[in-house]
Amino acid sequence: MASRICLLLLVAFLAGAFAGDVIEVNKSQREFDYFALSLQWPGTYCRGTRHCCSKNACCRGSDAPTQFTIHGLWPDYNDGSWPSCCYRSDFNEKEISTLMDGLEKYWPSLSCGSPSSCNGGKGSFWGHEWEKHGTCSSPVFHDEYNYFLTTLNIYLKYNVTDVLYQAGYVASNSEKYPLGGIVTAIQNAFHITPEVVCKKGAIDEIRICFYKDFKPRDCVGSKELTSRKSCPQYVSLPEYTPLDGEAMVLKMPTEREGL
Ligand code: U2P
Repeated sequence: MASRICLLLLVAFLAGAFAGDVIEVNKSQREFDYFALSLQWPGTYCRGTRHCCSKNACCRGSDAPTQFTIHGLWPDYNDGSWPSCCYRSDFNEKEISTLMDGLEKYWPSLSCGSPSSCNGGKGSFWGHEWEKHGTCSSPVFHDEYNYFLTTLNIYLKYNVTDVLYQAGYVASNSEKYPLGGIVTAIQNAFHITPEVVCKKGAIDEIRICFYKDFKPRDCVGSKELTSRKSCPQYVSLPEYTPLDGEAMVLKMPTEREGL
């Protein structure tokens, strides 16, 4: 009788493991505390693009994004660290095929590189974000579709580009803006303090944070970053500059640009 029960349990376990296409490989990481929606500024990122390929949104010429685009929705811990690659769930683009228009527009790769997947291979930008971060978003998300759909929805609901625009902070290659003013504009709009990350004096990323029910909250890094650890007191918000002819001609799809 006991061996029969064991056999039944084994069959049930195997059925569960294979039916869900999800195999838990790392149970050592505890549940996350909050989400950070990390947004990247194409004007800053695309300045570093030297070569082009079809998947890189910096290479779309006049159709290149002019608003903050999504880097990722990251489950984070209150101590400033974060879990990653929480279980094995190989990215399957078919699961999010109905979201493609939104993803291409609001969550494009700004690189020709192929970021590493959790199991050591190389994959797409979306695959990297799902495997590294999405798999750690349990118990809020258990599948790609809901992870990507919700991320698009909160991105559209909390429109950082629009908030900055309304406050007069528009893309410019000549203006510098007070970091405090940018932070205040977001505080006034969403009643939380964002995290701001700069690269060479330009805004590189803005992160806005959420409780697990997607009510906004302060980001953990917000205090030190707004006290200029990463950004100067006056920052730029560079315009997107279309790449020159030479860069467009050189197609190097294997180029790695630091993802
Ligand atoms: O900041 C540099 C890279 O570290 C990863 N990161 C950062 C903050 C955070 O809360 N969580 C996190 O994962 C990001 O790695 P990526 O997702 O790009 O692999 C970020 O680019």
